Amino acid sequence: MKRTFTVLLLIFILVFSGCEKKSAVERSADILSVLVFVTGVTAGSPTYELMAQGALEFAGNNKNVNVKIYEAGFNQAEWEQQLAEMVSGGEYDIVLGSNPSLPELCANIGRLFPNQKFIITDAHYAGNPQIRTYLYNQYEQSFFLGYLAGLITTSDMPHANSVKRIGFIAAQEYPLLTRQIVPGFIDGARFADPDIELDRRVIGSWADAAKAAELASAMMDSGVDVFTSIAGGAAYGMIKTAVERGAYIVSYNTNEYSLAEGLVAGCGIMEQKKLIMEILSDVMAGRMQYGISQSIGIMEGYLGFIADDPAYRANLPASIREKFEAFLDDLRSGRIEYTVPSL
Ligand code: RBF
Repeated sequence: MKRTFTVLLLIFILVFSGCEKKSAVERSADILSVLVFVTGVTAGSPTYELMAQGALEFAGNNKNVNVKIYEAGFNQAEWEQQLAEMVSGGEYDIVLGSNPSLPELCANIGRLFPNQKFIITDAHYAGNPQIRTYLYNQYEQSFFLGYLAGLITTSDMPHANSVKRIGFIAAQEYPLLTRQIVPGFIDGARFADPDIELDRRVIGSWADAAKAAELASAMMDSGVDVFTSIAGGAAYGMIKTAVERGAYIVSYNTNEYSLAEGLVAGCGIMEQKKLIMEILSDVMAGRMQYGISQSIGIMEGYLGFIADDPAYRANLPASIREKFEAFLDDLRSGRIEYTVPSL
């Protein structure tokens, strides 16, 4: 049903608009034309911000690269149609995106535009010769952030209470979140103390900061003293509550130490900007391989922890930092055994 709709829609697009746009044949051979397709809004979502920065920086360094950033907004039901419209003129050599749900949409669209190539990070999809994916091992990032949250909730830090409960606020449910991110976070916390409980809530939006603030407040009432989130811009609501009522935060993917003075206890890092620049350089050199998915994590150098920010040192006592850094070393060198659940 959905596919029939897509086919009809694309025929419509081709007939009524495609002819006026530049065709693939007219595309200049010396120019690499890139569409960065943002599945949401760039601002407030680190994975998208880093993707856009990487593509723009690469274009800044290479005169024969054109980058168009397109924000598809928060209505997920419209993403496929928007992407189809964007590629229908054959203007772009590649579409770059970063979202676990994108490859399936690309596969649908790719059937109608067999020359279109798609490169998607933060996603897993193999066997389609038009699509290349890179999957960050988010279980690993969750595992060490969860361990840190566990050390904090069981500590005597000023805002830590006697309840061993940590909080996870998610914008929505999706397989990468429920099968790897949340399990990694709780597994890491229980590595610090097996009695730790997780209070997990879903906002139902990547933009509703007010709802995130309310949820965070209810979670604090139930004893949560350390938060994390995968919620894009909506996470600002959780941060607001943490600041108003005094709770700690550990955060994914980017440096957020300055968002809540004294309270951001740790930030992971996703080397998405570096990856995007490497991808574009591979495409330019004709080295890009399609049809495969690659898993990248802490050992490959694409996920890590920001320990060199003064706030990290200021916000955490030395005893916790020492334990945490020893854990990170063990993780990097393979001394800690864990199984990443399948997607
Ligand atoms: N992450 C964001 O930071 N902002 C978003 O707006 C956003 N939208 C998403 C929509 C869908 C349908 C899915 C499956 C994931 C989305 N993510 C978003 C999550 C993102 O791709 C990534 O998994 C997390 O940021 C963890 O690295």
